[in-house]
Amino acid sequence: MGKNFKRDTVVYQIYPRSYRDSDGDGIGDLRGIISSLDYIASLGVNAIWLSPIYQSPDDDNGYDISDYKAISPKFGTMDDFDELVREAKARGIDIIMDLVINHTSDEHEWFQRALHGEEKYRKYYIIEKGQDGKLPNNWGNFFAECPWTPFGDSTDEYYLHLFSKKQPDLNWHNPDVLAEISDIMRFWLDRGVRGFRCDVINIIYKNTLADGKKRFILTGQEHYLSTDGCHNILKTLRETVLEPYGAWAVGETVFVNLKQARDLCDESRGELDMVFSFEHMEVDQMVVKWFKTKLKPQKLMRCLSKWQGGLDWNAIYFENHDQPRFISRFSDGEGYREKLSMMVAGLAMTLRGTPFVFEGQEIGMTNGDFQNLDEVEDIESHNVYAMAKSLHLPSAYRWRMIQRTSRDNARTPMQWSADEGAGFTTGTPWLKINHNHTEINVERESAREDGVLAFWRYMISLRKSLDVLMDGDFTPLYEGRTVYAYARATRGERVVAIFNMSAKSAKMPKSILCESELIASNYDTVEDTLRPFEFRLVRPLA
Ligand code: ISL
Repeated sequence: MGKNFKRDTVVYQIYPRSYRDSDGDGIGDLRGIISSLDYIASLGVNAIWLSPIYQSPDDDNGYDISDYKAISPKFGTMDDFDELVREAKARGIDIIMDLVINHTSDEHEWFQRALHGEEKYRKYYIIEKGQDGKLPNNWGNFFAECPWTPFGDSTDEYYLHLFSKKQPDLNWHNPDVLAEISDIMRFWLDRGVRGFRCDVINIIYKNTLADGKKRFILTGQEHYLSTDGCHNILKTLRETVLEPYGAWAVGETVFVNLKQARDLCDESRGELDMVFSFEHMEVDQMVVKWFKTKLKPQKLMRCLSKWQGGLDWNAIYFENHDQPRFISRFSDGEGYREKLSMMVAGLAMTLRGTPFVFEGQEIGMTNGDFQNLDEVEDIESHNVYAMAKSLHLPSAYRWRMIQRTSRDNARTPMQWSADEGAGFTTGTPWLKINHNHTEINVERESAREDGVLAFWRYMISLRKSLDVLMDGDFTPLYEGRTVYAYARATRGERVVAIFNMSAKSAKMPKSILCESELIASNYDTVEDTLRPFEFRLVRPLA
């Protein structure tokens, strides 16, 4: 973690197209966010990460950028953006932008000029000749597509895209690319942005385009995961762009292991401030996220403890725009939505690191309730469904895969009220609003003193006010079948967080039984046993 980073930061992630629509076109926008700033400030967060709002043909909902210095008209204007930065700042909230630099859109001017034969811009991308009528290599693709698409009308040249064919990968061997991206970053920093969330940042630099070792998924990854070239780029960006502005960066790092994460965030190396690791999000999957198993709490605990112990500081998150809602992953969670959501608030705010709260998480939103594939928008879901069909997986199974795992689960519109448009829009929403918005919504939660929202607010305020939650060391105390406990301690203070990650009551482990003062709990009373999804934060006496 670098010196530009404040340890009391709690980040709120906004997926702009799903947050609040101010003009009735069914798509959330910047004015919608501006009008929600008092609410956001009331959560106690002090930074907002905005998923991409740049000009984009929206093949991958803005993660395919066609102009890095323009706001998509769907979201508003540059004046709206400047107002957002100003108004957020007035409430003590920083804006963090999404930086998508592994690829651009194929509609970006650079790619278009490359297609028109400009040599300079061809070198911005990874364009290769096929081998004897075959593709340039055997690599895989994140979106279950072929990663090579013919370049223009060429019959033997292809461009590389690790995501959709409308997301050509940039060639980070070319120093001009670094110069262009540095310029883009400065453009936003000059407008008052405080930092960046760097999309798939650990795969940007491809060592070689040689064939990869055959794997079930993503053959070729050993040639681009956390390469030295990537480390060098991150160092340069920190030194020459971020540092002079006092800005910080969190990297989204796919497949990252602990050693790689350490190398990426070690303060002495001066690269990233923290990373989003994935291991804890993958504890309920077999090989790939589409094959889900039951979430075993003990696996989750062990994984959390491993990462807490292995890094001095990291990003703490349980939801984002790519993942199903976390509380929907507990198969025995039915009927315990509120307790579960509060338990996750307990986890997120007591682990060591920077908590990221995803929009709607603070009111306990659940997975989307899609009835069929027509209701799903996400490109990855459609591609994976088609691939599963080509593999002859039964249709009911295919649909179940999408229902459980689709990224759209987290992208359903924010539930502000019980109204028809959920207070999100007066028009037709771009993605179906969850039926349960009549029950789960900000308006209702705001009126409750002991509801989910009140609990998230309380936990966020504790996280920011207790030094021990900010600076304390992490020590795992108990990792049972469903009960998890750990201590956070500074020289002067020690607190213990206890969780029962199950719908069944559990015994309080003897080893952590002691006289203590209760700081927070998602139950009103204290009992000897731990009730379903109970969370307690206590201060042991003596
Ligand atoms: O969802 C995933 C992990 O469970 C991945 O397939 C995901 O695509 C990967 O984490 C990369 O995500 C990021 O880059 C993508 C974009 O579609 C995602 O929304 C973004 O978060 C390509 O830019």
